[in-house]
Amino acid sequence: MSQLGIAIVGTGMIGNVHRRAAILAGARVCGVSASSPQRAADVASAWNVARAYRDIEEALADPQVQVVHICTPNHLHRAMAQAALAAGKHVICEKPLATTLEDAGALAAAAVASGLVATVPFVYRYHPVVREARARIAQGELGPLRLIHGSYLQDWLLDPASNNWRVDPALGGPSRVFADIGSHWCDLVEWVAGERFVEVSAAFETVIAQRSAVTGESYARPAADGAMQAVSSEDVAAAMFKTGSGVLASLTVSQVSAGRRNRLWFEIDGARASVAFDQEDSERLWIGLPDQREEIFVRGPAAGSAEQRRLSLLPVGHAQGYGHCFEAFVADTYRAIGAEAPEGLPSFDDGLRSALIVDRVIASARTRAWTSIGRAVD
Ligand code: 4PW
Repeated sequence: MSQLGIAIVGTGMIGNVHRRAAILAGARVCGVSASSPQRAADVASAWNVARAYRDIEEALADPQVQVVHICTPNHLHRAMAQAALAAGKHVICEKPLATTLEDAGALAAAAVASGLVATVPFVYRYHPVVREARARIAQGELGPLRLIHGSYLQDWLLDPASNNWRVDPALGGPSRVFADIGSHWCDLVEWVAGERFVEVSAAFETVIAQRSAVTGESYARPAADGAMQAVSSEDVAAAMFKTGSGVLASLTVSQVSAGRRNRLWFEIDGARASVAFDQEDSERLWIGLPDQREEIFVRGPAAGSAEQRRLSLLPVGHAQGYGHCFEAFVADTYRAIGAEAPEGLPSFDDGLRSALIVDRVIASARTRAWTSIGRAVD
């Protein structure tokens, strides 16, 4: 395949992660578009990128661009991804795919109709030991599943002086912590366990009622003048799920848990064995066994499932982590553009599945009732 030309739309922290992954995967960053032409010019110069597009339309009109990476605030995803597909560009769109189920459905349908590659960075699927857990469950090593539990905890919004566009429902969507990080846990656990959640009972809490006014930065920054604003999006959430085969699952999510930077953790317990994974200790998979036994599977290129080995790029003891996951995801997206079919590549259909779960979680939290998850399209 000849070198892909890409445009990055949205130049915050995650846009930079996309850029690095794209370059490592062999693409050429043709240009960037940002929240203003000036910001695009500044970032193009800092990133040493040829073009600073005035807006996304200019990026879409660039014939050198074959792939558009959408890394903007959530409320812009629908219109931008739709325009990119209509312009014949392959798309990587940040999660959540859209802020409403309807918009996510429209994007998933547009992606299928276009025949283009359209993916969503549910990147934790790319930890090698996550692939190992999935392979072992698929092979029946755990036996029938009995229980799924875990959490996704962060602390970057612990300080009321911190704020971010994600906190504002007009920009981030009707759910914050659940859509932003609970969505990752649900995608990961459903994919690893090979189970689908069919029912949910959820609760949301906003534990910090007032935050420093937003500064326009993509990550947490205290407002200079000390102005405060009321918060309506949730800081913490808890959810119980039932899977199609009757397995109970529980999840706790938070962006205000001191000391937890990016701790996505899950445990899946079967009749014969359990597996547990911690994103902050991502080289190791804990395997719990009966008779007071346990094992640790260590990531490496020479052991375990084919997918674990494929994604283990470095020898044992040379840690891989979040960045490598992102790089593998982007590289697999480009492989799909080259007509390969990499395993476990999260598509707009997975983005739609996630939007459905988020929609039902919100409904359950509002009604305080067990809620059916159903199907996105009936
Ligand atoms: O997708 C997630 C984000 O929105 C991430 O994987 C981590 O938490 C990094 O930023 C936020």
